[in-house]
Amino acid sequence: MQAPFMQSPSNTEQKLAQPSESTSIERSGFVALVGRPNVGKSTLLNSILGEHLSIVSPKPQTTRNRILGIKNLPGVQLALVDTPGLHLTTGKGRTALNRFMVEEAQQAVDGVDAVLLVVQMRVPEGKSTEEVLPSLAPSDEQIATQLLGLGKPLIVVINKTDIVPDKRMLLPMIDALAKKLPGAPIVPTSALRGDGVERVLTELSAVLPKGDALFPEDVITDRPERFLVSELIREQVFLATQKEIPYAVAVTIDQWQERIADHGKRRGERIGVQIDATIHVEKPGQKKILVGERGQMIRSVGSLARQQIAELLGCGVHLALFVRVDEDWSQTPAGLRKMGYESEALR
Ligand SMILES: Nc1nc2c(ncn2[C@@H]2O[C@H](COP(=O)(O)OP(=O)(O)OP(=O)(O)O)[C@@H](O)[C@H]2O)c(=O)[nH]1
Ligand SMILES: [Mg+2]
Repeated sequence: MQAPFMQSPSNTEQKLAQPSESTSIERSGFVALVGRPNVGKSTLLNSILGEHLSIVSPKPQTTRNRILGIKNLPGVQLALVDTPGLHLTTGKGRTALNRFMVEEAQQAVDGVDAVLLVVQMRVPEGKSTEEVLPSLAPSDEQIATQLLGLGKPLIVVINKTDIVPDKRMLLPMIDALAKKLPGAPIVPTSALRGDGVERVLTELSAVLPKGDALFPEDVITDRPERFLVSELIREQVFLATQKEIPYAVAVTIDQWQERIADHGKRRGERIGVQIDATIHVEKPGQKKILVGERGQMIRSVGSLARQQIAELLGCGVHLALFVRVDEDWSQTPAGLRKMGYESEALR
């Protein structure tokens, strides 16, 4: 396992995410955040953690891997697992990457103590918020049926309540969920504004098993910095590009060189990182668009990603981005492995 990311960015002596000795924790456990793509799972995780850990975009299928985020509350440690949105993996245009993503989500659910099902309030495209859809999507129903079969504690979040002008508009959705998942607490939230997030934590804390801390208190995720950095670059590509391009993109880190201060107050601390990364696309035409006229698009992606990375690492960052065509990498298991999409057992 590689070194996990800790809350203190200046701490270069990274500890492994291993069982902690802490005794103040009385309840602990793993909770998977699951649901359809785009309902706000990653936004909710980030809101709970108060950190930009999992990447977010307005496009569905943004998250591709399980992402662990650790939240410590008085007496309780929650190990929250963000997952890729559950979607159909068969039919036109579906790839090995689609199958990998859904397997990631399904495997995450198998290993947890409780599940947080996220659904959303939604407005059909081109309609006003007065016409918000009153109930569950068919795929929400299917996911709920699967979760019922697990027999694990289940909490349901109705996210994006901020788009509803009148809270009474939530009632049909609440009714539908209560019928489908009897006994499961239902919590309306706006992950974007932070509304309802405290109640989510209270409900989750109540269903976690008794147990000691699973991770040291200063660990926020088991993911290494390099993974988080590649994701921040991918996030900027998702935000900057359209149509099939975001789905054809993978990011790898080629070089990572740290500068450690050898004198002065910050002696021994990391003061800068030089990162070389490659953005892989599947077709020459996609490369052309991503590079942009006179390199404008890739420069903008690089500049925005660099700011996010500097914030994450807490030091100066020099980022060099390269764009490369890797024909149809998302279509084959070998292509996925090359981009680092491997099941957890292989990591
Ligand atoms: N209005 C509103 N938008 C939200 C809220 N939560 C998330 N969003 C937006 O919904 C979009 C999708 O959010 P994500 O957090 O990426 O959703 P996700 O469920 O993780 O999506 P996948 O990773 O694709 O499965 C983004 O544009 C978010 O800003 C919310 O509470 N209110
Ligand atoms: Mg996500």
